[in-house]
Amino acid sequence: MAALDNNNAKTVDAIVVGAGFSGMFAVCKLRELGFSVQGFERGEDVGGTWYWNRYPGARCDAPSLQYSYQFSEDLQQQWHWTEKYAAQPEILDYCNHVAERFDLRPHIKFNTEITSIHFDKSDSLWAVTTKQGQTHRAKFCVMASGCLSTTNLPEIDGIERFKGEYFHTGHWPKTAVDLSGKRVGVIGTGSTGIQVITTIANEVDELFVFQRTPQYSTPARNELTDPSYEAEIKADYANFRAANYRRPLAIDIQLDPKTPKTFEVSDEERKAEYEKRWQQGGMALLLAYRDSTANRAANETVSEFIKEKIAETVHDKETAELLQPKHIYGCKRPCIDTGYFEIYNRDNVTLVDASVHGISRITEAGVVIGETEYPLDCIIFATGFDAMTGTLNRIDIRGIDNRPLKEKWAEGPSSYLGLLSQGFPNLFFVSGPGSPSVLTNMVATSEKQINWIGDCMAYMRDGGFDLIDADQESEANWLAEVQQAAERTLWSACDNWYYGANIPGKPRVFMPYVDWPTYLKKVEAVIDDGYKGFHLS
Ligand code: NA7
Repeated sequence: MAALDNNNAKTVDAIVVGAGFSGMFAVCKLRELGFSVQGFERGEDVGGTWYWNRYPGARCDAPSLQYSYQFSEDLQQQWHWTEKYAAQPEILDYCNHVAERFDLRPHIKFNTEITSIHFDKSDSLWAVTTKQGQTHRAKFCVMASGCLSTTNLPEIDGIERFKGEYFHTGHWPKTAVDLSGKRVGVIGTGSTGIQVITTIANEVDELFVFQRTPQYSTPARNELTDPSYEAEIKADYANFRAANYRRPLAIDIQLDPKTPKTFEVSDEERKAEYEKRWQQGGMALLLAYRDSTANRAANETVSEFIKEKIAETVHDKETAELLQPKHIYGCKRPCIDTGYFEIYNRDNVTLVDASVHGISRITEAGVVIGETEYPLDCIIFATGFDAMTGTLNRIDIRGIDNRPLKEKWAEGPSSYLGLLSQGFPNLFFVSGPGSPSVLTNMVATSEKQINWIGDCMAYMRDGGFDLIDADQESEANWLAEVQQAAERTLWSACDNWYYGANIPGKPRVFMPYVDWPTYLKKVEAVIDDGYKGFHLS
């Protein structure tokens, strides 16, 4: 199906919103299945997260041999990642290469933001309208609009008065930003802030880090790709990928069923295991023992271990004390770094406690904490995102009976398996709320979801079905299961963005589903059971 209507817009089988990793693959997959596809992307080109997050030090924290596509054996064999954790420019090169290699760009309209998506009952099509005012129609919509794609710029009084430059990391300019010789302030010490801080500290004249919540971070131990390791993986890439799909984070970190619980081993043995994992790098400490992410007392032993490392690394006692996290490890997204805590031993770096007074205002000259003004030439907001629902809620999405999705989700998002939300038929979410998404290797798991969506669309075409919608009861049960699954872990033990806690007024609902292997079994079983939990009509 592909026809022109009176505003010269095509009616296609499927519209894909977003041209990041998942949008690009969705276009590729649906085209391969014989559907007509139109993609839309608000950026100038492909890349999504990796298009927008060009800030200094931007780097993936999942290994690139895994954080990459697997749908093409030739592609995964031929692409060479230079480092274990690739930096943003290399990841963007990869996205460009994929777009070129699979001829995706002719199917995507760039510089085109989607502002509304309305279901038209009369013909069971979605009317998708761009910011430029053009409406396109499609039977299916695939929302590949990203989990971390709407930036959170906090409303701080006076921001518009600031005479220097300010940037959000998630909206970093394409032209080089020269920070040399400047007094720079960084607000935010999550994964992004930590990468920025470690990268710019030796470039700027003075660096002020405004920290509201101290974070755990463990060494990434990034390195150049080891050719023998790469050869070993590529010799059996498909099976390596298949094995990772059965692991908790869809990544090569596994919990051997024989792994003991934390207090089943002696203190010495435990300390040695933690030290081994600290040296190994990455997020290996998270799964040291079977109960590390589920039992508070167990987790506290890991937390204490990292806190001791911080105290040993940072020379100034007061600064070291301020850097000690108060929450437990893993309940906020763990960070990995290359020399983060060491940065605070530099003379040009000052850690400013923003936990008690917060940032009261921004003046023409800089940032004010309590009543102390910190004069700055540049402010970098590494303040995160309105995660998972931010971008979806910004689009005026209306389903059956014109009901806005935003209204349905006013008390928190609900969907069945993170794929469809009842009342919004044929509108698929990729890595949507209710799916494991941000708690996994996103490229791998979104690829799996897109395969599911494509196969479902092909099943509908072959079976003569027009619409698929989530069953209300299945959706309600799934929402409860998503909450309970989180409560069984320590992700529920503090305020974090998985709960929407970083955005004032956002409903407190745990958005991702914590158990990828169980999720995978469920979505596979749904197909075997003739799409049980969904209504096909
Ligand atoms: P995060 O993890 O949400 O971190 C944002 C940081 O910004 C965090 O330290 C926040 O402190 C801080 N923040 C947010 N608002 C303010 C205000 N108003 N004042 C002071 N500090 C503030 O975002 P990232 O971009 O670092 O990482 C997002 C994901 O990208 C990450 O999880 C990985 O998946 C990759 P808080 O902790 O809320 O007190």
